[in-house]
Amino acid sequence: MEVINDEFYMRLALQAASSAAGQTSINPVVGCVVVNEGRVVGIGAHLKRGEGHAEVHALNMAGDYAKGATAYVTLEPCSHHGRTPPCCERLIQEGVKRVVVAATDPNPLVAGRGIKRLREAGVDVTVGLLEEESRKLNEAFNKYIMTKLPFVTIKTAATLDGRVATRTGHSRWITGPEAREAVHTLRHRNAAILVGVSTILADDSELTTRLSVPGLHPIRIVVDSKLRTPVSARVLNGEAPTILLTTESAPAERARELEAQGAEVIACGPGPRVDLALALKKLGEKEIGSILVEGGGTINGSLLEAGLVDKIMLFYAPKLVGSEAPSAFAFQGPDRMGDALELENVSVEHFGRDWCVTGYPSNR
Ligand code: AOF
Ligand code: ZN
Repeated sequence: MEVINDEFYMRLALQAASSAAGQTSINPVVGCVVVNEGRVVGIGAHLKRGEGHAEVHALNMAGDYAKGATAYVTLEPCSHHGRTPPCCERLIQEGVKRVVVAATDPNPLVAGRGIKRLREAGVDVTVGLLEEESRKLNEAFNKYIMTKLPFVTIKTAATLDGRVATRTGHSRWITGPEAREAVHTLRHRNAAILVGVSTILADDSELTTRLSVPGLHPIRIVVDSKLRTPVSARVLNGEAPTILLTTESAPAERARELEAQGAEVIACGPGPRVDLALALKKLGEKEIGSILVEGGGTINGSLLEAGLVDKIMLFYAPKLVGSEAPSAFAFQGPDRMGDALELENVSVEHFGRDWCVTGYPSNR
């Protein structure tokens, strides 16, 4: 049985926040629960960039009951005039007596000022309840707001011996339906999905979100140094925007043909290969805050070697296909085991007969 206390209400606020994961663009997900004398009087979440913050929705619901209430907020209430007015002023104005905050806001425009302002106005503020859970929900926001670079997650689906196809290249399907549904949830939650052109040429992938309920499509990004993507490729079907990352040495005529199909072509460096660090910078400038890489061994290896990966999610099926089959990570690797790329904060989840191992590379 759940016991009613501060943690209970903060968990409710975290759940409200996580319901909007994937739909707030470069904004964080935030939840707020307002409680007055033992009664929940308002629940809100930030649902869309440019629209109401979590506190505003919850306070609007609470109305007069906000006076003397406690507000549980998963992120420090903002203190700046952004697309919406500052939440800390609204909390003060409504007469909220106590505010419980999970995590401080790393946005340099806020960064502690929201909490300071509330305290100056005589509001009792507690900070740090379920802080880790809140930070994890906003791991992409936390990186983007400080660096203007997208948070990069590599996802692979491999056999237990780390292979992404058989020796003939056959790969449908490695993991089962439960794992594949989880991958579509990841697509919904990331702003963009990135693959190498070889994936397009081999599978004619559409790269959209296909769930049992409607999901959001990520922006589709293809790393294509020579612009070999066919104009008839499904990735250009208009279901979602498509960006082709290429080099200055790619044929200009191909670029025009692909642009005529609706693609945006972005040159990243002189070539012969796409400068991936520069590519991330340019994608960040376009306000792409998170990227799911479903790329194939070469892209995965290059990103890892360049230290550009924030998170890895390795789906494993209980199958073995032998050493002639292609690997999920094509990179040379170190001479000594002590120099291997290590994952930190590793967790394991089950999806049907498969597993997902999640970790954060130590070299990022
Ligand atoms: C809050 N509650 O629900 C959210 C906050 O452009 P704006 O006006 O939407 O402001 C975005 C910034 O506000 C964002 O970068 C982050 O610092 C904060 N987000 N703050 O008090 C919320 N979404
Ligand atoms: Zn706010």
